[in-house]
Amino acid sequence: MSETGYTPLDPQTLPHRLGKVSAVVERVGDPSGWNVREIGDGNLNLVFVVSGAAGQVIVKQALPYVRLVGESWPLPLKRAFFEHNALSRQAARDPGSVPEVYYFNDTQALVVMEYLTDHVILRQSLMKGEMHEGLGGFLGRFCARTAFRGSDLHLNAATRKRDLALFADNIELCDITENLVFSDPYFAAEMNRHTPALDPVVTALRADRDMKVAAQHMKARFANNAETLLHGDLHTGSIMVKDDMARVIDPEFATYGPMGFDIGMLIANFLMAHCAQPGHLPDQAQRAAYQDWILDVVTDIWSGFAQEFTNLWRTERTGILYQATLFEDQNDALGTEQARIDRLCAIWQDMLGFCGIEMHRRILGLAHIAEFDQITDEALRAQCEARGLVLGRAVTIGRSTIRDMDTLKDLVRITTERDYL
Ligand code: SR1
Ligand code: MG
Repeated sequence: MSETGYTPLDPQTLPHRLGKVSAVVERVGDPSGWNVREIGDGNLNLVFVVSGAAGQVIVKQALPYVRLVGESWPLPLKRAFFEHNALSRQAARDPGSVPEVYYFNDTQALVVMEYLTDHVILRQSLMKGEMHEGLGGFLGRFCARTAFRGSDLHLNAATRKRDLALFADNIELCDITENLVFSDPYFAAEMNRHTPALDPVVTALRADRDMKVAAQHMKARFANNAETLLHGDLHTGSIMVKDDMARVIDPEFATYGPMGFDIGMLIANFLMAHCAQPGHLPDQAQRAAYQDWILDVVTDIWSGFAQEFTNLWRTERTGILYQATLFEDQNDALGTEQARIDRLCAIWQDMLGFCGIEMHRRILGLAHIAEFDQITDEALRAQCEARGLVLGRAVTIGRSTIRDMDTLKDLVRITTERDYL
């Protein structure tokens, strides 16, 4: 055991360590019959499935370093505290959207939560060409409900300011995002890697002044615009699916930031899944149909977001912003609609700005995505990734001129049917 009392779990010690926690025993059964498997394949933590006579739970424990890199990159255990606090807020703001939490231990940096039977990580499902009914609507509503209900549009000012202060301490995970997402892709940072055949495109991108400036503008938006409590790492590896059911997991990067951030990262990951399909679905007709489905999901994410944001604007605008005393109470229905549309336009523009940058960092930075990495034919992988880089640039640079979803989808189609190497 360490000086602080923290000790990482392993499958052998876990039954002894958690076997007296009633919240766990109630759900799993007698610890003598527990079976424990470590299944963590993410970049940071330990994740165990604990099975017993009564059922199963997930035990997620933070390590004091970045798992992907090793002990040379220390990372505070307090991220489990932020994940726990974010999960409880998301559960209240969008009931049923996240796993239920059964137990939290701050010293051990662990969260015990619902095991989502037969669910898989969405990223895996996207590589197999599987479709999920209602996925885009679910994700769009999740983004809208968490964004709206975590902001000054809805919360009372004291609650929101206390929350802002609480999550402001998630410094080290914000630092990862600030560096790995917004800066490292645009210079030869030490931990970066990319497919060698991309060199000409990468050289051009890193010499692209407009792109570097745009990335720093978006970094400033992320760092300086504490609009709402973000999930902070909403990619397709942070979503679990089974048929038409979905849940959002892993909010350890939670922080206050701009409303367009989560939805921008999310849409980026769908657009990258689109770019990567030649490496996963060789049949051209099947691939085209699946890419269309991905774009339908992107459409549904945004329309689900905009509709739910509108609904909440009209029914739950109880915070200090755009107060009813200035609008509804003065029979100024047009004023409140004008303000709502302005806000949605600003979120749309931020969404596009963040989206393109996320595409770049997943191809050029430290943390890549399986959709590209698992394409074993290196020339094909480079072609797919080059389309992602070109599309990412077009989306971020074009954020003030891409006015609607049809324009965005046209841009995706035009960009991804060409070769850049
Ligand atoms: C060092 S952590 C790298 C990435 O993994 C997480 O999932 C976040 O996306 C982070 O940027
Ligand atoms: Mg994660």
